[in-house]
Amino acid sequence: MSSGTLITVAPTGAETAKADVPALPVTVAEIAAAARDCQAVGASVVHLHIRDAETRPTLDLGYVREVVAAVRESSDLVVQLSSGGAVTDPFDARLAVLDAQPDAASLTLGTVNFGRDVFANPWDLIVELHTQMQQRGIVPEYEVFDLGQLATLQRLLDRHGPPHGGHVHVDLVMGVPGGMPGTTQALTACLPFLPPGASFAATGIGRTSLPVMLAALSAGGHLRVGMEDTLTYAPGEPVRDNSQLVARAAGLARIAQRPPMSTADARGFLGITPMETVQ
Ligand code: KMH
Ligand code: ZN
Repeated sequence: MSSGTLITVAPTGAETAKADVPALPVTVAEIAAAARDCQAVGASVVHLHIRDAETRPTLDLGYVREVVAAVRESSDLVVQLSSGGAVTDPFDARLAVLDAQPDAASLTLGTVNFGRDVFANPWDLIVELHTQMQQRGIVPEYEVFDLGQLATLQRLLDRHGPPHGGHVHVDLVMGVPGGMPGTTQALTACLPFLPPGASFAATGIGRTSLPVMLAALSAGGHLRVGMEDTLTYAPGEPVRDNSQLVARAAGLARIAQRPPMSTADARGFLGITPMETVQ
């Protein structure tokens, strides 16, 4: 168990339309401002999905590079790009986001139903993402939507070695319709299957946000919050902005006597090497 809490903000996602949620940050300026505001209240990592000029999800490298640069300008957050993209994104485009040289990237460990869609993550894609990140000095965050995906993680590490930086960090994504439920019981069931020495965070989608946060903190885990995952702050009350969610997570972390990590501490914890030292 680490003494501080790593708080990741996922400000945008690929599933929600700007027209439906005007507070969702989608432009370069909006995402950069969200990063700045979320760092100010306790975030140390930002999980980024990118939108195009029409606010649609995109993996176009021009947009991706622009947002990465803007977030690095406005904040000191660890920049974690989504390699999951949207359910419709082809595998080659999901791999190509690594060209934007983020500090970190998400890496999902199996295919999962995603509402009425399918989020496809076959073994060969998992291996390709893992090995390309090793070669490029990018730290993966292993996204786990169901308990069996932790067995896939162990198989991946056994066959292909540890990630860049040497530390294994898992995010349990809970409450997706098609994945494991966002409950204390499901979170607890996952813990014995984490690889030795791994740390974990948990993300509760929608109304599971609070129970998953409380369960994760009580089990020594870390937190991910944001408008990618949660659009309602309380019953009938829409989220004002991402910093509102981060501030609540940071407050709970302080109550748990595991205050939010600084961005420097987060880099050390995750094994992130400064870019200039990566070959
Ligand atoms: N948008 C989901 C289909 C990730 O970012 O790596 C996948 C997702 C996971 O959000
Ligand atoms: Zn995502």
